[in-house]
Amino acid sequence: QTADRPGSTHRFDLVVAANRLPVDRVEAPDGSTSWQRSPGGLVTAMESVMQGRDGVWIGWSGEAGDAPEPFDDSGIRLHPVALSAQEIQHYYEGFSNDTLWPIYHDVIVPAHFHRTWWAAYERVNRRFAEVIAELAAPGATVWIHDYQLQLAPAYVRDLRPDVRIGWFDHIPFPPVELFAQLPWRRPILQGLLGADFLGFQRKADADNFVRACRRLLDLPTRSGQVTVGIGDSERLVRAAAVPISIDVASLADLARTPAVQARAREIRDSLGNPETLLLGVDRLDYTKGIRHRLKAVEELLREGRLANPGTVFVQVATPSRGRVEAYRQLRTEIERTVGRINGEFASIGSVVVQYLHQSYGRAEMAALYLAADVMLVTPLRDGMNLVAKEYVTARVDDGGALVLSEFTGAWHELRTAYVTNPHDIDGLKDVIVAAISDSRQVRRRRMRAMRKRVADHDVNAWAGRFLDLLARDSGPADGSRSG
Ligand code: ADQ
Repeated sequence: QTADRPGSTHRFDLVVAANRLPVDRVEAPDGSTSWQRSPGGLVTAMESVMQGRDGVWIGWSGEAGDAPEPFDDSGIRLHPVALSAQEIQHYYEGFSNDTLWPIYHDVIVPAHFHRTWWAAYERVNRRFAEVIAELAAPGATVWIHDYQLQLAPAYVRDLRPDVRIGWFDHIPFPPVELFAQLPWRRPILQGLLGADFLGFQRKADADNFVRACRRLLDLPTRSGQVTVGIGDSERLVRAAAVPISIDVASLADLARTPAVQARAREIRDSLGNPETLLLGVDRLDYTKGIRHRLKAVEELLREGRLANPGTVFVQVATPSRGRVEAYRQLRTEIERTVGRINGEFASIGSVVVQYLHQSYGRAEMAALYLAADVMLVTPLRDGMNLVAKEYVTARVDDGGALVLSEFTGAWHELRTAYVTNPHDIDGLKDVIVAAISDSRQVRRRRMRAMRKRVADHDVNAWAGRFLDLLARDSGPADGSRSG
């Protein structure tokens, strides 16, 4: 059970809730443990909005069993929520990652429906809501994140009608035809409708949500809003696109450091200074289109359209969700394919596909981005895809080229990328060849436009815009504004 510090009755003006806390427990060689900040733009963005406000972040610590006591980390109060080993299986690996994740990503793999998983999802969402209700100051702002916590908004509203509740969807919101498969489609929509404002990566996601409310709950809707309740309890729930971004300044600064620049050269050297270095960086997830990418590269090598020797494809695949069967199968399949390609095209002392099932620090990632001639971001479906934004931001030299799937949120902003439908292998191959062979001038122009877009819309702007939209008074449903 979570407990505040003994004697503490402090309540917070800004309450952030996400499945995970922004820290991981790490063990030192002497066996002692400490908390380490997890990398990533969300943490940075939240840090900057929480600084100067009285904020708390509620989330799971990543370990089974009792929750650690609340603690402070770089000026943010962190409040752990407990999950039992069985809840991790049912709520997190099960309902979140094996029911919702496939449904919300176009059912690339089949979704599994289990009533015991749903029961755990409800229970954990309720637990989060209780902690939120307990820690929120009167009239506080509550910002709930992502698909693991879709029921929490309504639970919080029941407990604390005085607070303002926002929810942000990091992943796609599916078309109603797919969403409708969920046996629990109505309670999920009702859970979300507990919020005042719902933020999505793309307008299409917000539209899908509003349409689902009309079709499955029979609620009156207009573009970007749903009316809930009747009479005195009538209120509007607003939905809009607020595309997430990255911490541009810190990544660009890092990419300019001599150490990172030198490391980028060293990476190319160690790969034998290839003519063309292709790069993929993803969580090892079936949504990311890694198989399609490998197939395109393999065929291009076989057809001699990619030089060999002369081409190296580095695929970094961060270990992910290894206890979910679909992820285990994907890993096996990718490793087999990489082995086959190298078996056919590598020579002694060099590989064509360098596959790394590992995580790297920020500096190493920046160096990889700087080293790559062409970045392959080819998801079959992706809410945003931050790797695309990181790549263009790291290209402080305006070099490189981005191949980007039209099924990412990022494509809606990075319109001068080399766009691709990754299902169309021939089309994908042509786009990869174009990205390699276009003139330097054309590639620089494309890159500069993308860099500007991301620089003008960084993660702080994203967080600021979300909080502004959340704070806005929607007024009564007839459209008149109370101010
Ligand atoms: P993810 O599916 O995890 O996020 P993405 O947006 O690409 O996908 O973010 C991945 C992050 O992990 C990037 O910051 C990347 O640098 C980092 N990363 C990947 N591989 C790494 C490695 N080997 N070592 C170190 N770091 C690595 C979900 C949604 C996305 C949405 C984000 C944010 O699925 O669509 O963009 O949330 O909302």
